[in-house]
Amino acid sequence: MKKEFQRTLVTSALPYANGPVHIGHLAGVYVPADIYVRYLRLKGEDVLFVCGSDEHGVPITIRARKEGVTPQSIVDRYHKIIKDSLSALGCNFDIYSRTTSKVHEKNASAFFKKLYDEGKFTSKESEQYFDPQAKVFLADRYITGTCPHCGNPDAYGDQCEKCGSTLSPEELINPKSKLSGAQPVKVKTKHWYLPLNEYEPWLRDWILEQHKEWKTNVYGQCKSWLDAHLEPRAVTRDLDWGIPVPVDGAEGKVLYVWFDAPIGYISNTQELLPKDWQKWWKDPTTRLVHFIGKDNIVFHCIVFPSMLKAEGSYILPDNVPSNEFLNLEGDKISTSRNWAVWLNDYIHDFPGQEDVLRYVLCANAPETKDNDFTWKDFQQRNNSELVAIFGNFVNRAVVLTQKYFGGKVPADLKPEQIDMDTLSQIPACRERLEDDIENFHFREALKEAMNIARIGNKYISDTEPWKVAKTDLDRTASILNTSLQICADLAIAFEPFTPFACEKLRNILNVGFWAGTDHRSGDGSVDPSHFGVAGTDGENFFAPGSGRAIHTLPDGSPIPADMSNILSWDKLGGEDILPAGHQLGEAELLFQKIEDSVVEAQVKKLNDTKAANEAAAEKLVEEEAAKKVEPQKAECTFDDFQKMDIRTATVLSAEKVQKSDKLLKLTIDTGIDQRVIVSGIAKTYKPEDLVGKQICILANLKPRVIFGIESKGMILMAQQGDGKMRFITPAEVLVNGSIVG
Ligand code: B3M
Ligand code: ZN
Repeated sequence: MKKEFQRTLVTSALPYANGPVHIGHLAGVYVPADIYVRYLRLKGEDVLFVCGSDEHGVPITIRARKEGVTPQSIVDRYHKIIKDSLSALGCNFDIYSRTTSKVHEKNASAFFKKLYDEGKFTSKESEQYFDPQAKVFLADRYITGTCPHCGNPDAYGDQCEKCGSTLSPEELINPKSKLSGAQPVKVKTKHWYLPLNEYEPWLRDWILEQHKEWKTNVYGQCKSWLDAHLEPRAVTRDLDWGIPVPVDGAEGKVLYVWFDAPIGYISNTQELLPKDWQKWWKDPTTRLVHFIGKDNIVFHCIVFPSMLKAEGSYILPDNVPSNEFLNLEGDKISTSRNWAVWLNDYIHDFPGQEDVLRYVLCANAPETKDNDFTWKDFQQRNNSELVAIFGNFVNRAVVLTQKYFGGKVPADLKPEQIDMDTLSQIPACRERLEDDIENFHFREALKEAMNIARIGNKYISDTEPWKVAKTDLDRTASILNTSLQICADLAIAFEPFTPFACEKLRNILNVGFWAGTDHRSGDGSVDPSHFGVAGTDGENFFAPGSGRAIHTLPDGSPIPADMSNILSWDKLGGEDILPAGHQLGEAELLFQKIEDSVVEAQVKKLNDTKAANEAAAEKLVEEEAAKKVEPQKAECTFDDFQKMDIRTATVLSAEKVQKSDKLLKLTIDTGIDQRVIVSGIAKTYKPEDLVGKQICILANLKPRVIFGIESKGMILMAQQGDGKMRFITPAEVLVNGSIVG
């Protein structure tokens, strides 16, 4: 941390409470943010980690309407699912609240009012589409109609997904509201705008000159936005779900979700620290870091900083790390296609294996380019890295110590050069690890941590203490002393990445640790029971596996003075973390092997999804084909038509034509005679479906011999675009032989 900073405020993007969180969100935002925060806490830095649910916006209202429930019940449902699953994954927020909290409503409203009163907004009346039936204004996305370029009947008001054209609702032929199907009408409405264009020169200097250190994807996106020039951006919407616009003449209007959501970071800090929050947001010695997905870059780097700048009393982000996208089994993650691994499903399917997901998502993080998650890779990384290297090394060191030294750390009785050579590699690993984390290169950092386990594993394999023990217990003591020091290093180095395994490892090593100030009890001005109480007023966040502020040994006894705070970041790679004679706890396995059948079940789940998607897509294609109507044939005269003798007739009997799967032989009463017609309808009708039915025939068609049967005439059939056909029947039964024409 640069000298001018005394504390770090970390935020991670507020997930929309209209669906659960998936591995893409985790790899892009929540896992890296949590790693970063845990690392800073271990270093003893003052850090606050703030998150919560984003509970406003149009998609939530659409979902509510579709399900016939209130938007509040949608956000209640998903807030709980998201909060519980992130907590189960060990995301160690100081607070996870929500943008429907009272604190936030008041705060966001006051923020808007201040900018309004100071004349920081412009306002404009414009005509916007309105659904007269649902009585709501319609975002472009919620208007559909026919694309003027390719004829796609389901184009959106902003884009045609078939031909890729960018559209405006005005261009659609037969525009319809997606909500009610009604034809939208244009209605005048007034909105307030943040004139981003006025902030452009300042933004250019602040980002392009003063923050050249931002990740290239973030910097690059900002540069192209700025180069394309900024336009005023509407900060209000006509909607009945959100924070009311707190000015006269704004009835029925709410703050735009992207105006209120980032203010949620501030509100949630206020909720946690009602007296002390300003220190985190207004003191220039606080370093603000936003972890976000790449689709949120413009809002966090351009829009929100302009809002903060306009308000005037807040600090600005020092960095805005953002990853690229994670794919799943070679395909883009998609909520609508259900092509995702949902965190709540993972937590359910893999109890006790939260670290594996954290590990794999970090090892595979899409830091500089899009990356792919596969279940095979997931299994392999668990079995051949976590189990075979990290877990195996710790287990060998601890089990051998139990066996030869009654579980007490043996003294370094007979050191050899290899011990020094091995331990001397660790400070360099630590240095690289620090450098990587501080520069948001979490994949590389994780490799360094695993490198320490590799060093340990190689050391124990090379020195073979189980063999040495047969002849030289003093030397065995030194080997195991060295190995246990490396185990303690691992308990520190892996804490940001695999906190559950590290908590186990601390129990095995029988040590406590200190991981930073615990802000979760608020600043003392609020009754702590206020936090953790479910409700819209926010809840404090208690993550399991956090190991925060442990002041007792795992058996509940207080940590003796000389053992307290034993594992902190500054101990990593240092000498003799574990003193000789220290009693270890019970041995247990840090990681479990994952069997083929387990990942195969997950792959099957995905394949089933794919098959269902394909079936749905095929159905759609067929439905489209069915709707397709052939163009009209060339003109004919009445005389042409009159030549055709079309009659009503009744099927007397029907049978399959031998050796043909298409043909039926029908005997029919035409009113003129009884005759045989061979018709290619065996795929559509069974013989018994036809007997007794009245149909229409072309009676005077020249007879033909088909499969050795003379066929006299033709059954009239109507056929639609997808090939489906049905015979034609008069609206009510007529005498056979009646003329059709
Ligand atoms: N809810 C968008 C998203 O989840 C949004 C982030 C808000 S952060 C202030 O992609
Ligand atoms: Zn089109």
